[in-house]
Formats: sequence, structure tokens, C-alpha cells
Amino acid sequence: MKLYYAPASSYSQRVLIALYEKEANFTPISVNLFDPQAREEYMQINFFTKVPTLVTEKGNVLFEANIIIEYLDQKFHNTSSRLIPLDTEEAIEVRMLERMIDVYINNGREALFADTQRQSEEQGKKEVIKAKRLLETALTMLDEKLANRTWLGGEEFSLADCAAAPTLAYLRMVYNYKHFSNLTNYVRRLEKRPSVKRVFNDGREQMTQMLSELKYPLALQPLDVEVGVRN
Ligand SMILES: N[C@@H](CCC(=O)N[C@@H](CS)C(=O)NCC(=O)O)C(=O)O
Repeated sequence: MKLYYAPASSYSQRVLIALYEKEANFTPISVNLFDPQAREEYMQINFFTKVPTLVTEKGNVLFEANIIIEYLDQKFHNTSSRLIPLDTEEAIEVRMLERMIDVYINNGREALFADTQRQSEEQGKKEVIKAKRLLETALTMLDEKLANRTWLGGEEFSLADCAAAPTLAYLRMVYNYKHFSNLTNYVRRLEKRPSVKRVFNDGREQMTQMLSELKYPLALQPLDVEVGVRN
């Protein structure tokens, strides 16, 4: 199995977390999408030029982080951890939570991030306010669920947690969610998990550099230090 990825890419990180949870053997191939030639070559593998891409042992090419994780969960179904529960209701909830993270939290994060790169008089437009409202609705829902759960789907680490880890870590650069206490405690647990720690350590350098090169530079925010976060 080959994984084409970028260390700082949140969607790549979702898949890497799943691979480490499954203790799967794979060949990592880091792709530099900022290099025009590398981009051109990678387009032969993934027409959308997005990371991650998994090439299976049979040579099938899989796009989309969730689909790759679903494949890994079925392929390595004998391992102790099921990233998508076997129970139908639990599985559907895990998938629903992942969608909420992708659609409302990640989109909200992207809208707030884009806003930081605008002149102040251009910031806070209607679309950004709307995206922030949806983001906060999703965070409220997750916070309520986490009142009596260890992980998002319950007591087992799942696909939803693979999605939440990078999304919530990067969200802190542009939105301080410390007032959601259950969520904050959950993120603390999440970031201590060995698979997540490993992925974040490997991605930190590339992300730090990318953020420092922005027009209006940003920085990764540790969970327990509150500096320079604009809400
Ligand atoms: N829906 C895709 C999203 C993948 C994605 O957006 N990847 C980003 C990095 S996090 C990317 O490759 N961006 C490069 C580009 O758009 O040129 C998935 O779930 O895998």
C-alpha cells in the first residue's frame, strides 16, 4: 500500500491517524503540491491534485480521506479497533459526526482562516458570519455529546475522532473554543493519543513554515496557551 500525502494536510493526517491506529504497513510518499513539477506528476495519480491518495496492493487508487479510512477499517478488520462500529446505529452516528466536522467545522475554519488573510475593512462579511454561526452550532452539539463520552462516537476511538483531531487542532489558529469545556477536555485526550501525537509531530514543521509565509502570518496554537487568537 502506498499513501501519497502531505505532512501538514489535515485530510492526510486523518488517514495517517487511522493507519497508525491499525498499525498497518504502508509506504508513505510525501507530495509537495507547491512544486509545479511534483504537482504535474501527481496529477497522473490523482486528477484532482488533492492529498491524500491511497494505492492499494491490488493497484486500486482511492481518493477521499473517509473512503480510505473505510477501506482500512475493512481491510484490517481483525485488529482490536473498529473505526466504524459494527452496530448499524453506532456506525451511522459516527459517519454523521464526521460529516458535521467536515461540513460545518472544517468549512467554518476555512472561512475564518480566509478572513484572516483579508484587509481588516474586508473582514467579517455575511458569508463569514454565517459560516461561523454554523461552526458554533456544530461545536455546541459536539460539546453536548462529549458530556458523557470519552470519544466522539462513545467509548471507542472512531472515524469521527480521526477527522476531529486535525480539524480541531487547526481550528484553534482562528477560533478559541476553550469555552466549550467538554470539547476542550476531549481535545486534551485526543492530543495525548499516540497515533495523533505522532501525526502532529511529523506535520508541525511543514505547517509552521506554511503559516509563517502567509500574507498575514499565523501560528499553531497549543490547547492550553491562549495568545493571539481572534474570535
Ligand atoms: N475531500 C478531500 C479533500 C482533500 C483536500 O482538500 N486536500 C488538500 C490538503 S488538506 C489538498 O490537497 N489541497 C491541495 C489543492 O487544493 O491544491 C478528502 O477528503 O480527501
